[in-house]
Amino acid sequence: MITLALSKGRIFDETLPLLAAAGIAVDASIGASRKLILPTGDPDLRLIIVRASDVPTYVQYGAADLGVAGKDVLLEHSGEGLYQPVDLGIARCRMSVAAPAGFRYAEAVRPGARLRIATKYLQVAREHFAATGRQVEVVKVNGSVELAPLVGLAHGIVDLVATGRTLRENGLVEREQIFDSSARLIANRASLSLRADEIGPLVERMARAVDR
Ligand code: PRT
Ligand code: MG
Repeated sequence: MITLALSKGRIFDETLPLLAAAGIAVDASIGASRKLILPTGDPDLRLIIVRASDVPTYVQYGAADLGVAGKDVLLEHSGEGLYQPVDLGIARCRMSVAAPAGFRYAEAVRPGARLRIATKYLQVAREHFAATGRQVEVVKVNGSVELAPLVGLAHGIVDLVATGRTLRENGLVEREQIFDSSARLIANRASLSLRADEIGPLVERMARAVDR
């Protein structure tokens, strides 16, 4: 049995068509179920439903052989014991720095100035500013990140942007783009080498589904 870890929402919704193209039917209505272990049309493949940021953890510990996780999640996670065989090209977005429209960002990020940034992505934010020689104070929030600069928790945010609608509706403007993100198929290194004949073909079929 192969176990594939997915998160509900866009990752689940965008992975199903790839599985279908790889010959694995999944009943889409199953997404509405509260069950956390779901069967697929392939008796040797099951899905488990976990929080997006927990996908690498399940795969790292071998509780799942495979998983689908955004580049954002993988950069934030240590990534040890993980293999990233396929860029699935789904759940596309970008990691950006944003601040309120009226905020004098250029002045605030000068070396020596102290900018406070709210984000769910502590590592990404710290590394980005450190790599560009700027000191910032990073405050961790777990959601509604766009609110932070509106009420004075921080001057700006580091967060994912897709259409830009969330920023716009909250009066924020993108100031820097850090990287483009898409979701990757990830594999437990040990599973992949010890059970290569079982897991390898599925990985290949997924890779071919992406190329179509
Ligand atoms: O939602 P939950 O707190 O349970 O977990 P999660 O946010 O980690 O999961 P989910 O399902 O929302 O996102 C899973 C993955 O999808 C992320 O790890 C990204 O790799 C990818 N992805 C792609 C996105 C977006 N696009 C996206 N737009 N993840 C989040 N967003 C959010 C963003 O944080 C912001 O709040 O959507 C808002 C911006 O969207 P626009 O379209 O208004 O710009
Ligand atoms: Mg979300």
